This record gives sequence, structure tokens and C-alpha cells, in this order.
Amino acid sequence: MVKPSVLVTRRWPAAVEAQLAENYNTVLNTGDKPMSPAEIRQALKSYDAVLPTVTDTLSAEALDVPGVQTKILANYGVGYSHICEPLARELGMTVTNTPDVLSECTADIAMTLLLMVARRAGEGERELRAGQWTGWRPTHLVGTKVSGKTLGIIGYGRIGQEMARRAHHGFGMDVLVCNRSAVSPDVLAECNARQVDTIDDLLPQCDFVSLHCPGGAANRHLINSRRLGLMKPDAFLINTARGEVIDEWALIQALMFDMIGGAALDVFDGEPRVSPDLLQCDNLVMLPHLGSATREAREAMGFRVLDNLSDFFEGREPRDRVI
Ligand code: 8YV
Repeated sequence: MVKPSVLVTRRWPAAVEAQLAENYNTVLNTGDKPMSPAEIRQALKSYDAVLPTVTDTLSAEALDVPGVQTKILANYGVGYSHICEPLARELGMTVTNTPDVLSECTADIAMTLLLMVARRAGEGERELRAGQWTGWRPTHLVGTKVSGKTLGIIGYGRIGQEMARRAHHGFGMDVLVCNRSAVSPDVLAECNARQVDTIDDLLPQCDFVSLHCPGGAANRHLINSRRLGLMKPDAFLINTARGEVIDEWALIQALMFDMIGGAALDVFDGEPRVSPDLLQCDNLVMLPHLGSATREAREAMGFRVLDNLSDFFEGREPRDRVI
């Protein structure tokens, strides 16, 4: 039997690449860079499967190509808002993602960001490395206590729930949840969490707000200037979801005019470009999209893609089919 042809758009962990090469006619994008729309169009005409990441924008323009050979887009990552869902459906393409295996590591990064911004860890490290530390004093870089505070979680899927576990069981935080569907009482009870109906209800009650909802058009600018105005003036906003969920311009205003206590971001609208205005904000911690960046998670994500591919090419419903 001829092995299906598979394009891997970025370099992956070696063990996963080796397995892919064994099972498929694998082509690696050895440039390890985001694919241009033209490259994506060419790929869709040439390979049975394309294995994109968040950096490959499969927009309507890129997908609208005659003579498509690709039958499955097996995404390396849980978020797939970079894939134009209506067109993928229209083309009859199967799309899969990699849930579960990165939830703990992504929640770890969200908790890291929460602690860093509350305790001014980024400011402290910048000061020390710049040789500007003049010694201990009672009023130096005084931050905000985390334990016992209220955390609002927007999007209570797998990563949101992992975040709640860390916050509640590790730091004794009270957890409020806003989710598009009702969360089962058992799931809420695990972290003594309470679900509120709307984001507007949630925001004024929280000391910390952490975003764990999908990106894409539906959630674009979910956090805008009006909603930032509903946050307590000393509350912190954490984003490990997708950059477009926050109106960055509104966030910059809120940070510059101390309308909120601070923010911590792992994702950016239009990343890897980061607005120069964000770089000016001291009450902001930023990481370069590290949510799932552990050896363990990145390898598990790769093997999850392999599971989805073998399901698909052996005629089974892929376990992580999202489209
Ligand atoms: C991934 C992520 O590493 O899985 C996701 O949705 O945001 C990241 O943690 C990235 O998307 C890889 O495609």
C-alpha cells in the first residue's frame, strides 16, 4: 500500500518525527518557519495530510484552492482558530486537534503568569539584571497577595479546570466561572467553584481574571475597554488563550492609566509581533507563547497527531475530530 503523503509545517520533537517518517511519506518544512498563503495553497494540492500549527493561517483565501488533495488537517495544538472552519467544512476536510495532553502545562504557565504579575517578578528580574537593585527595603517592589483571593475563569474547558485546581487547591483561591454552557455541578464542586451567567457579572467580583476560551471571530475582543472598566482597579488579567480575545489597544490604555492592577500575556494579537506600547507597560508580564512548551507536552501533542492520522487513514473516526 502506498503510504499517505504528509506535510509537517514545523520541526517537531525528534521521537515524533521518527515515528511519522516510519508510517508516512513525510515531508518536513526544514525551514521551520510559518507557511505563507502561497505555500499553504501549494501544500493543499500536493499532500494527503497537512499538519499545521498555530503559525500557519489556513484562511479562506489560503484554503480556496482548486484541486485540493488534502483530506485531513491534523493540527498540532488544541486551538484551531487559525483554520477557516466554514471552508474546511465545505471542502469536506477532516480537522483534528490535540486536547488534554497540554492542559496541565498550559495551566502551569497561566499560574506562573498570575504569580509573576501579582508579585512583580518580571519587574524585579529586569531591575536586578540591569544592575539597579539597591538592596532590601520595606517598600521595595511590594506586590499583591495571591492566597485567598478570587479568581475568575472565562472558559471552563480542560485548561480552565486545571487552572482552577492549581488556584483553589494550591493557593486557597475562590473560583468563579463563566462558560458558554452550564458546567456540571460535580465539575464545579471539585474546586468549590461557582458559575455566573455572564462575563459582566464575573468581572467586578474578581481579583484575578484568567482567559481560557477559544480564539477566533466569535471571541474577538471579548475583553474590550467597557469590560476592562468593569474590573476592580487593582485586579489582574491573565491570557494564555489567544491574543485576539483581548482588545490590545484597550488593554494598553487600561495599563497606562492604571485602570487595572496589571496583566500577564502569553499570547498576542498578530504574534510574534508585539505592540511597542505593550513593551512600555511596567505592570505587564509577557511570555512568547510558552503555554504548552514542555518536552512532555510537545511530544505528547505529536503522538496525539499520529493517533489522529492513523485513525483517519485506517478508516476510523479520529479521536480528536473537531471539524
Ligand atoms: C501550541 C497552543 O503550542 O495548543 C495550542 O492551542 O496555543 C499552543 O500551546 C500551539 O498552538 C501549537 O500549534
